[in-house]
Amino acid sequence: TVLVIGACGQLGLELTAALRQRYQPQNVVAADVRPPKNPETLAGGPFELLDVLDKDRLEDLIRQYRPVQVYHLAALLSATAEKDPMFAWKLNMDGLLNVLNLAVQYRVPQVYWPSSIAVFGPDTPREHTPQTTVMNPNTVYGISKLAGEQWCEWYHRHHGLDVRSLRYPGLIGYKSLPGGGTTDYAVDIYHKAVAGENFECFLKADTYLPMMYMPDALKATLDLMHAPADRIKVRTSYNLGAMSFSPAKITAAIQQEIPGFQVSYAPDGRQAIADSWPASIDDSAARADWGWAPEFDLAKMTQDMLTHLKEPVVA
Ligand code: VAH
Repeated sequence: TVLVIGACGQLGLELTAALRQRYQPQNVVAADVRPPKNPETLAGGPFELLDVLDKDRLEDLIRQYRPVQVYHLAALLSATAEKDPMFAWKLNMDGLLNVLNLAVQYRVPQVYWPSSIAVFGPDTPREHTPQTTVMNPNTVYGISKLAGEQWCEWYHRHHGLDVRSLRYPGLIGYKSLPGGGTTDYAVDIYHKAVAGENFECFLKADTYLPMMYMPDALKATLDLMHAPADRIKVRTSYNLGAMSFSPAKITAAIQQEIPGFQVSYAPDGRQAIADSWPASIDDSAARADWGWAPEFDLAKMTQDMLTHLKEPVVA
């Protein structure tokens, strides 16, 4: 079996669905601290309530299911974490350490844990940010992801644990509503456009950020996890890129399909978070080591997002 922790989140919903397509649905166990809002979304296979800070409960699930892969996705994202720093650190750090310790104890063959471009900070080179560079994150989320990367590398070196990780850019998908991420303006903007409403953007029009369409993120994750171990040279976390755009650029792409769509700008506290992150990513290590190549650019993503969001919601 495969265990997905944080299965109700933006990435979790989609990764659980992708894993259930790849494997037998009943072999992919979805777990989260509360049930999915819409029971339909994870109905295809088993669901377990799990607070990843409850180590005994996590141990029970690992003993019960003996997973060959654990995807640990539960965390507070950047904007949310800034509002509750101590809980964010506890969930993001202690949650990861519970997973790493039990994975070693029960010899779980593989673990996946997402990192983020949030590990980079204001003094990191902003264009084509290298795999190895200056990293002084100034958000709680970024601090926890940078520490988490170092723990993953330590558990690989000290225990031989096959834990793998990707530094995701902002992820955009149509299966979940915008969440507590600084990049989630790029999810919300599509919902507003399809609803025929105008959009007020919480970032400045020219804020370029690295972004990726969810199908590419899922492909990268499964390609990484199925690559032979000797291809994995980076045991902190791989840089991963696809495209970069600004609110102005995604607005123009949407206006190609919905000409009347209007956007206004009202930057808030999230602008400072966005300004601390890179504008574009050098992911040549991922391309060289395990053949990474993105498929979706802004135009293709926009067409696909609008098509799916226009479909009537399945009753
Ligand atoms: C966030 N979507 O905004 C996440 C991601 C790079 C951004 O880590 O916090």
